[in-house]
Amino acid sequence: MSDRLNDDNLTDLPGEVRRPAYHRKDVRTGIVHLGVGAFHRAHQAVYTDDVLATDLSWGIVAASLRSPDTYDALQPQDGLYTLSVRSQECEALRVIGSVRRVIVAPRETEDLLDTMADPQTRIVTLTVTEKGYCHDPATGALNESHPDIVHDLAYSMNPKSAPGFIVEALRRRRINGVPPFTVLTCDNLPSNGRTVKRVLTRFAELVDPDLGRFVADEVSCPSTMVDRIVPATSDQDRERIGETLGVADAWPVVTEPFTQWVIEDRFPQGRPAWERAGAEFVSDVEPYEHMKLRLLNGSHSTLAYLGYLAGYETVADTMADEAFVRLIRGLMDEEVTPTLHMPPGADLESYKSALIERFKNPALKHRTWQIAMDGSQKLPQRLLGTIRDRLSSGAPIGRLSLGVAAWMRYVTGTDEKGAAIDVRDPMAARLREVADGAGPAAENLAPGLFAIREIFGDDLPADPRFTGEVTAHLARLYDLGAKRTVSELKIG
Ligand code: CS2
Repeated sequence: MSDRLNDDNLTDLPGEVRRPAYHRKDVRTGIVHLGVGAFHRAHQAVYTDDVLATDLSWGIVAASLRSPDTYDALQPQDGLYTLSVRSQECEALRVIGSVRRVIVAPRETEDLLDTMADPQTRIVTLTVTEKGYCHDPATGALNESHPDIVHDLAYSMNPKSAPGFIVEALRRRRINGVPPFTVLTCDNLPSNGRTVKRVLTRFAELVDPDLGRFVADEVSCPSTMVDRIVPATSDQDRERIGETLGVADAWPVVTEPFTQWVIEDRFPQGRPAWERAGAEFVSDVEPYEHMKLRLLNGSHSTLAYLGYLAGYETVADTMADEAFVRLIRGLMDEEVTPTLHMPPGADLESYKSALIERFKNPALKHRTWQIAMDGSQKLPQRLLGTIRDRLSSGAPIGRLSLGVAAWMRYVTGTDEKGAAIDVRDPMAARLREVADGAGPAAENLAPGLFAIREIFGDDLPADPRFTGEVTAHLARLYDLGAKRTVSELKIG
């Protein structure tokens, strides 16, 4: 198969493959997206593809802030790629056309800034992962000593980081009398709109206090809750999808049938009618965001650390073990649900049951290792916030604290058989140093990690109910291993 998917062969694709319902050449750019990973391409780009069928003003220019890989894959394909929606029973393919162009930010910095500053661009969306905000995960404040932030403050016209790009583009718009774009974060951060606003305002203030006030007063940053499980694409996926298409696609994305997007409706420069594609517009996203971060992502991280340590490659493999299903059901029902305050009508029971089924989807090869990445950035909103709420009402945290202990065991970088774990985390070196200093003893390792204030804050390390439970679980993980710890777990 030598041909690549592109605009010229779209019409030759097999009938069952859905394709853009509009003329791509008529599409105009309305959105710049930062962080063109698989998640964006299986989520916001799909909602936008639906909208383009009736409104051509919302095409996407997508930038990767670091690697040229997505550009290299999609540029010869005119930005086209395949979305594969997989369940145990079937696979549906759809070619997405909403990404008009991919920019590699480090080598086309001016091009990206120009596009962001262009009056046609009315929204800048982001999926740069938790660490891309260069903030302190425990407090949500800009990390002013982050190397990219230090760089971008020194060379603000030649930025590297997401906050650096956004603030420089906003500065240019302001000088040119162009109203600011709306900044729409689609990452799994707590109060993500408020967090990005705080980070941007502080960054702008450090560039110029006047610009700081402008960002604070004029830039809208609605919060969002995004949900769709999107594992990394494998070579088998590429091959299978290419076979069906009859042409090669260098980077399709594979996902589940479920998708959800809840957005605060604050777009002063207008927005696509994403509700036509199923998005929900609400005045306050926080309850939905807590529900999702605590139930889905909290369970995911717990499954990832324990599952990896137990020798399971994917989430579905882990969920084939009934003891893990019991743990996750108990975690959700007994420990997370009482902390949620949902609007009337929200059906938590169905949401949780659906989650269990989504985790079990054997067609998604979602590696525990992939979800285990960047735990230092994820724990606060996935597990620690829930733990704080539980502790303040005197409620038990037996399962939540096991998730934290499993993270500790994982970041030592050595698995239960003595093999190395490839720990990917912006704090990996520091975590490793603590682990090496402590040795394989829970009572040494746990306090060393609790002392990392950027993760645990000042309150949790001082609470013996928290430290005691986590340390006891960690000791069991060392003694019994993850599998037995989970199967023998007794919560009183
Ligand atoms: C996962 C999320 O990799 C991870 O950390 O927990 O990417 C998860 O799949 C999504 O948030 C689902 O919406």
